[in-house]
Amino acid sequence: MIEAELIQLLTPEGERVDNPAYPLDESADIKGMYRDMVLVRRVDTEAIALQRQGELGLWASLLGQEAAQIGSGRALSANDMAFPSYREHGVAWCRGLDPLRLLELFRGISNGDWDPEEHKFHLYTIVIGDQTLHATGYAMGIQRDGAEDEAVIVYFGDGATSQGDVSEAFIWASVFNAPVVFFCQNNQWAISAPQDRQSRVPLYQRASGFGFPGVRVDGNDVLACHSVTKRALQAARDGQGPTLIEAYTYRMGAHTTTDDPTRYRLDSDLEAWRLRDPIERVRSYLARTGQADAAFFAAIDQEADELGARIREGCRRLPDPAPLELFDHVYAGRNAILDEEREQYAAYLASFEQAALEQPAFEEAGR
Ligand SMILES: Cc1ncc(C[n+]2csc(CCOP(=O)(O)OP(=O)(O)O)c2C)c(N)n1
Ligand SMILES: [Mg+2]
Repeated sequence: MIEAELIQLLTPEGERVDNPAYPLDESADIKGMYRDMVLVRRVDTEAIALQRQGELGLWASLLGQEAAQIGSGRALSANDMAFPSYREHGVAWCRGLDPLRLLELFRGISNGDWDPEEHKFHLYTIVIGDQTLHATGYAMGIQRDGAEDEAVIVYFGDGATSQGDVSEAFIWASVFNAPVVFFCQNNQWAISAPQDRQSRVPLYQRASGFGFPGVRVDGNDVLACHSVTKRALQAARDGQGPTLIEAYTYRMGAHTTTDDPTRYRLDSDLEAWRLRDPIERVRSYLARTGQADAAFFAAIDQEADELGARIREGCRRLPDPAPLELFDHVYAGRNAILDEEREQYAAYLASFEQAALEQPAFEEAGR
């Protein structure tokens, strides 16, 4: 039943299939999509290793979700605004954000302070589902500005659909016909809670109850994700209101580096999804149709190696912030209580320096 509902343009074996409602975009740069997916997977692999080496506090892996993110991310035009949750490193890549900006956040040395307007990519949001309301409000804003060449896309997970915020966003977007695309990556898990604990019906069907279209796409098929998202964004720009896209995929890794999925799921499930790998099917398609040769694939692997080295070295070179900067971005202006807390913390930090001065053997004694 699930398979029949899926929009798919490329099978797991790398065979092209046509879908009259979603013709392959002539401008779709399939080799470029392959490259993006390989490179973001490398960023992900490096980030997990860096977390294991103590260089990052945490990492939320995108493994398995590369096609959903690159396909939809490449469907955005320059004016469109994207609102991510916390796993959308592939979309960040499509928006031109240096992966090191993401690593800064997971290293705990920035608040994720890239400029959302510069990249048309909003800040990561950990509060589950919250960003669907931000995106809907933003979409209603551009609607009121009369901007006809802009749309909004918001990313959230299967688990997020159980949050009240997401239902509220659906209602506002629907009744105001807001130009927003709801892109749900159904990776089957909300940490350890399986998808059947979120919904008794396929998630895309929720949309009809709110009065707008819903579509389920093979989230491991980059071509289908690209076509479906392009069409939904165009509908939004044309004044046809929101669409819910359910990208049906699988979280191949742990929820985050602090999670151990062997405690709640079977390895055999992973094996089945490994055969649907989003990168492998594009590779087979490109190779079989003669669009890419061994030299092309080798060049991308080489580029991935170079990117990996840049990420590793760049991460270790990221400067630690001054501890008192912690207080700088809490409020836009001054705040008396915060000022007092800053002073207290400054005095606390200074007490270590004082102790060291008073006891020259302090460090020695502590060893
Ligand atoms: C409002 C809120 N409740 C609970 C959490 C804890 N939490 C963090 S991730 C997560 C699961 C989210 O699952 P899903 O929406 O499927 O996204 P995925 O992590 O699978 O991409 C939960 C419950 C949170 N961050 N925010
Ligand atoms: Mg999930």
